[in-house]
Amino acid sequence: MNFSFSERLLGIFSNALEVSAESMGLWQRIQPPEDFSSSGHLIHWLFNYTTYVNLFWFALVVAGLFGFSFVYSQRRNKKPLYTHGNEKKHLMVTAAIGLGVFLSVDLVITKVSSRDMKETFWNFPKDNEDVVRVQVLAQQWAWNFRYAGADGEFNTVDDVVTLNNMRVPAGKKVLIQLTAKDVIHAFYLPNARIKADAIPGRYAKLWFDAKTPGIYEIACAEMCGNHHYLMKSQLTVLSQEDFDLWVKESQSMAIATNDKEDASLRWGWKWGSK
Ligand SMILES: [Cu+2]
Repeated sequence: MNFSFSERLLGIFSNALEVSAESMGLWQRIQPPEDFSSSGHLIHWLFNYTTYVNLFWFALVVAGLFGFSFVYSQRRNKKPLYTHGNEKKHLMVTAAIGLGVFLSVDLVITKVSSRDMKETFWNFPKDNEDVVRVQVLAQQWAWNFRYAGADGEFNTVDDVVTLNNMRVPAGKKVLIQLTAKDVIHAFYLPNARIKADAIPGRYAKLWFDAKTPGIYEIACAEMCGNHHYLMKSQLTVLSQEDFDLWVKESQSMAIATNDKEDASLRWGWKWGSK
């Protein structure tokens, strides 16, 4: 069956509504959101590693605490033994545990996270790479998104601009330049494990990709005022075909409805400036 573009979009919407929070069991609710990106698993790994290794050391300390309390209880040791814990063997055990924690937790997560940062998260697409470029402007209390349109230039009449709904094609890298109009906000894509501060007067850069079409969440991760919660927005991941169609349609609409007098429409900036 052949569906029109808007019918397909509606299809995605109804699928997204089917898995509302109310219908989920407790186990599902405490799970992290679905990871749709190619690099989210790196953050996931760090999170899990830190949790499980800390859990191991915690269990060891608790076992020691209760184990020694049992073994050296008053009932089993009529004659008390006094110690200041400053003999060589005591110091060795203390140092070994401290070193164990440092090597297994601090050293590993520092090493792995700096590697991920360098090789993935700060490894931005090259200038000649085919990516989707989006300018994101945060404000109290909404997200503005801007796409360059056919001329490839930002802040021109054919720009496609959306409010609280970012659309991207599946399977392609999305490169974002991010700033804020008023106060500090933070652009957060839970499904890509990506987050960056949006700071007035500064341009932050980030990239992500989404593997599967669908409706996902965008949140502001910085307490930015009394309607902070209103910044919960939508990320719509479309197939490349649907995305191209949407850009084409919206672009002609933007050109047709462009009002040269309205300066508020031109909040964009030259790509890469500043
Ligand atoms: Cu905000």
